[in-house]
Amino acid sequence: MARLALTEVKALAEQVLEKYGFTKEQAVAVARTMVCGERDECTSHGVYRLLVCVSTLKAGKVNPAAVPVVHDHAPGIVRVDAKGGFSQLAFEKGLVALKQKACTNGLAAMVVNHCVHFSALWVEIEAITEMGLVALACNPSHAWVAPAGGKGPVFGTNPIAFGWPRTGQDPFVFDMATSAIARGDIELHRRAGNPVPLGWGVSPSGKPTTSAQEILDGAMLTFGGHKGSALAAMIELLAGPLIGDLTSAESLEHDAGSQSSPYHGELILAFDPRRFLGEHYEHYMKSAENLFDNIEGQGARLPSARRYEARKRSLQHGVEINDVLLDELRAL
Ligand code: NDP
Ligand code: PYC
Repeated sequence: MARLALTEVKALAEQVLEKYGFTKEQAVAVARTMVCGERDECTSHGVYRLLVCVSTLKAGKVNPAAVPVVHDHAPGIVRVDAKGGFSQLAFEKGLVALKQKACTNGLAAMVVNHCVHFSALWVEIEAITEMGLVALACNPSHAWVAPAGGKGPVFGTNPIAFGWPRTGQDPFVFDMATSAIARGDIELHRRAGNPVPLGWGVSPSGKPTTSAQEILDGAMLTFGGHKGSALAAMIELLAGPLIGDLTSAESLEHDAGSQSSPYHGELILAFDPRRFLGEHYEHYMKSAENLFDNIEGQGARLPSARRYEARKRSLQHGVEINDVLLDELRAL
């Protein structure tokens, strides 16, 4: 493993993206999420994704110079057309309008359309909780995941993430694929030649397997059987047909075998607790704190606690990156 300062990771990511023709604005936005991934030890969505960004670009499946367009779609909806670029810049462009609409209405949605998507959602969720808002985000991906009771891929790995702002503390955030694990983690196991736990997926013939390659060729499984399957279907609907964009199956069809990052939309909701609660705001935010105390008080950890610990370490000591990966990235 090599140790790098976060500034070096940022420089490497931006340099690779700009070298391959991404505009400065696109490169900075995309690199920011990868640096966050490395910083919080979420390596499946860190700089390893640069390899996929470059192959997606070479396949002609992402617009490196996209300039997202923000539309005021309805009093409670801001719509951002990513114009075939990666999702990150589109999300950033819609954020001010999302906040303004959430504070006015209590609840607002940002719809991102026509984006190429590979990022972890907690980065966006934290940008919203930092504004004092409650946040929920979800999106489809490529059809890699079998529904409960089936064995052929229908759903994407369909992440759903939620955030709750806390005064003077890191926000409560969870961010999870509705598959048993993100595909990026299975890919990292394949690269390292390691087996994966049973339950992550099945082989092309539908048999349970611990081989990462067999699962990548076969189908991933949802978490929690039929419950994860129902959530995955909900995400397909909410962040597909409802927002006028592609399902995971349609995204994979658009991919045409190029193995590029998925191309679809994303739905992001923001709730203003002050608008919901008015003079009762302080009282009910305290109820939320009691809930967190009841979880942590019995020794259970809150989701994201691992990330926040990792973040402290990385900000102080930098991050470790696998030598083989680093060589590949420097070669790019
Ligand atoms: P994990 O299963 O590793 O974690 C899911 C959530 O559970 C995290 O918030 C995690 O917090 C929390 N958690 C894990 N263990 C515990 C525990 N013991 N107690 C309490 N909370 C716990 O993540 P996934 O593999 O499901 O997803 C990884 C990432 O992949 C996500 O960021 C997601 O957005 C991204 N992704 C993106 C996709 C896309 O289309 N763009 C598609 C699929 C996934 P912590 O991090 O602190 O461990
Ligand atoms: O890891 O499942 C995944 C994933 C899909 C798109 C981005 N990440």
